[in-house]
Amino acid sequence: MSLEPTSPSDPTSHAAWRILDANANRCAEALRTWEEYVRFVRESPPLTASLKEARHQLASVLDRLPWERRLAARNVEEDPGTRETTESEHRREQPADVARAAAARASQALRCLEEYSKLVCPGLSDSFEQLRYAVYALEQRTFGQPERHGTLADVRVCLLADCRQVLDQIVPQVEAYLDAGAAMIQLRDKETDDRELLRAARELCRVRPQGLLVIVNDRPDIAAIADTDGVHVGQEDLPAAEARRIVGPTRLVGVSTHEVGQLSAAVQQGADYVGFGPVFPTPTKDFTQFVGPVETERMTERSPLPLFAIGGITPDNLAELIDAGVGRVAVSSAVWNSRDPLETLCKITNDLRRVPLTREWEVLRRG
Ligand code: TZP
Ligand code: MG
Repeated sequence: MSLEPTSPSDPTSHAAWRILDANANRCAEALRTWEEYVRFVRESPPLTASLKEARHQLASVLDRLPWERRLAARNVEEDPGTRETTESEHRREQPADVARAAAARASQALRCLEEYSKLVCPGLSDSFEQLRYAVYALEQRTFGQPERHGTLADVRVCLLADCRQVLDQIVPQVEAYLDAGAAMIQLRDKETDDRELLRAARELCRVRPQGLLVIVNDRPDIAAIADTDGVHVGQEDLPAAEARRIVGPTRLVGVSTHEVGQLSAAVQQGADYVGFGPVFPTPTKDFTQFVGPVETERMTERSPLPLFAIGGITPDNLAELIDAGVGRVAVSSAVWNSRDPLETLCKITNDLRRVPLTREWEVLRRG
């Protein structure tokens, strides 16, 4: 990296360092202001995790700008900009106005960092550019259509269902399924053809009441076409960031995870929630290894995203997960193989209510 000496006798690089210093501060402050909004006003774990990640990425690029050069170039007293304020800078009616202004400041600051770093440390310019693109995407996720048919924060049970179960059981009495606690339904069908999958997704969306999230497994294309609330992808499917490019900023993207590295990758890629399992042996899928309640507790404690335990969960083994502080589950066979699916769902939901759903916030608060 080329670093020119900085001194008032070298006015070009002195001015460049002064601009870099001002914009480094401006960007860090703007990201923090914006993060407070998604954390305390929107109470969104995925957005809070993404903003925190952006702040850390900025810090790691700024670490490569020599701190002493920044400080040497700083001259707040003689900065004519500190005395200039416009009326619009004081006009804020809602917390969202504050956050919107902060987001705009963050991208402006990144553009300044990108351009002026070319004068004194050109090796950093690309990193600022990448961060600016990430900020545009985050801005869209924050201020685009904010909520769809419900909020993930309240979901305790995700019910997996194939096309037949959706069309024959759920669609005719969807309110009853929602009342029984299935606030998220994931259409998961590995056997059927695309047209049937699209038909089932559309039918479920057509009858979807407020408070019910409709997710389609594996297929971001079907999610976008049928206008579901989201898509769920596994470790062999499209990566979350690529699925996001298809479903857009306002739909949910969920990721199946089996170990902690996959959780970190999902967070980094902008997932909204994760599944974790298989907890127990399950007739629904061929697995040879099971994570068990102890590992599920550990993952729940460290997950900054809502985490749904999955795999072989039944009303009988649920107590082990509840004791481990697990408050969200995804279920299939326990419900569909039971004599009365709605009654089984109700039992699972009611038992889960014993666990407060505040743990994502505990994780985020530590950072
Ligand atoms: N991924 C891990 S376990 C599982 C999936 C899709 C199946 C969940 O269904 P069940 O029948 O509740 O075990
Ligand atoms: Mg899959």
